[in-house]
Amino acid sequence: MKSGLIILMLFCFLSGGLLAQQRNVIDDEAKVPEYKVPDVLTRFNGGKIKTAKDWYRKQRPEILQKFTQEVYGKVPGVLGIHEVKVWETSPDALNGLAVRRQLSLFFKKGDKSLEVNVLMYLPKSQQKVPVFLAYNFTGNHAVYNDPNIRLTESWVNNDPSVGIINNQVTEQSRATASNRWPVEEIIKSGYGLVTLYYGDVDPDKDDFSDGIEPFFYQENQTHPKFDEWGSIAAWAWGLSRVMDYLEKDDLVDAKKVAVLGHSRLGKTALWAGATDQRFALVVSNESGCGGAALSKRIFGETVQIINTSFPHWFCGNFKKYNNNEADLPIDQHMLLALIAPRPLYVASAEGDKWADPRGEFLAAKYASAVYELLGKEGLPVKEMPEVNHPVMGTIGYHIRSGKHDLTLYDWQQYIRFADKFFR
Ligand code: GTR
Repeated sequence: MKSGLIILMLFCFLSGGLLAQQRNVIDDEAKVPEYKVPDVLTRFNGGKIKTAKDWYRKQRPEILQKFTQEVYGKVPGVLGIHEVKVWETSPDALNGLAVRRQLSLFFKKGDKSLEVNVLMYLPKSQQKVPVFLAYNFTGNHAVYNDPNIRLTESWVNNDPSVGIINNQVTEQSRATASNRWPVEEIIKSGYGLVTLYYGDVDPDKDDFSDGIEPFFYQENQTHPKFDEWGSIAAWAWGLSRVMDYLEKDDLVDAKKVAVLGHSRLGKTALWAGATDQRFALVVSNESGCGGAALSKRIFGETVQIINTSFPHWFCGNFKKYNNNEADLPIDQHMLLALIAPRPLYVASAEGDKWADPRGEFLAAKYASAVYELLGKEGLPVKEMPEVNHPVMGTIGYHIRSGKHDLTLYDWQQYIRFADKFFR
């Protein structure tokens, strides 16, 4: 009896302790606690940034360093493309409307090698064309109904409903994500689409034995170090390597590459835009926690939740901020500010509370101070716009009706936004 009581008390004590760690997910604006985000133009040593020169020389490098060290992790070495193999350049895609180019980028180090398949649809043009560069979630062949698209051999998350079995895609998987990729609209608007499967660079699982990370391991190393890249930084690295290729492609205007991503790949697009200033325009589609949404609001998905569900996405150091966002020396508006003065579009969806639409809007708003310092407009509004009422300064924003997804409506806004800067 007595020992039963002790066990019960112990259980209550332990579970109480555990429960205290688990916060309820906040999905009601009234429940957002008091929080304070760092001022993007105040230095970590307290000094104030008043000129564009000081932004570039002092503040930008320090913010970039903090995100590298505490959130996404550093790339542990340098590795260029070993070989480009162009499989085809066909003028007959989309009923003759577009050129389809498929190529592989090969990476090699010691006995390791990796193949990254790139699919390009380009409008026919006398001049080099602007493009959207975007990762896809399940392979290039899923993007468009075209039997000529090569199938990836990389590991893909199982989903028998779209023909992904034993972690391999099949013929049945073709065009299964085409609702997210309005290829004809994109081409008819004068843009190319360059897409690749993110798992070619690093399979999206908590396993650091595959993908690009092991290429940089020292002897007996099995995981990146605490300040070294998680998968998001590895995927961003992959986008930069595609950019290396695009700078040499004879059909693409590498000065007009808009990097775009949805959700986890939106987080990736933002980090790619922050770390590689060759990306002329950045689009974050519903990137949420660890993307465009402020972490310190702890609305929807939190640092603790994301680090638990996806321990491999961020660097080891980011775990220090589980249930401890107040200690973060930065917040995500400062990530957005790293894109300045380049055009940046942040998009949310009304039915995607998990990604905290208001937190995404506020981050865009707070980043505007840097755009203004650099002589650009930033967000043209101070209050969140109505649903389905996009606003476009040098920062664009919309919240559309509907759920977490990448839709034709989203693409139409991105094309309009790109037209403002690329035409
Ligand atoms: C969710 C995750 C989000 C978002 C999303 C996605 O499960 O919680 O942060 O990245 O996945 O990528 O689809």
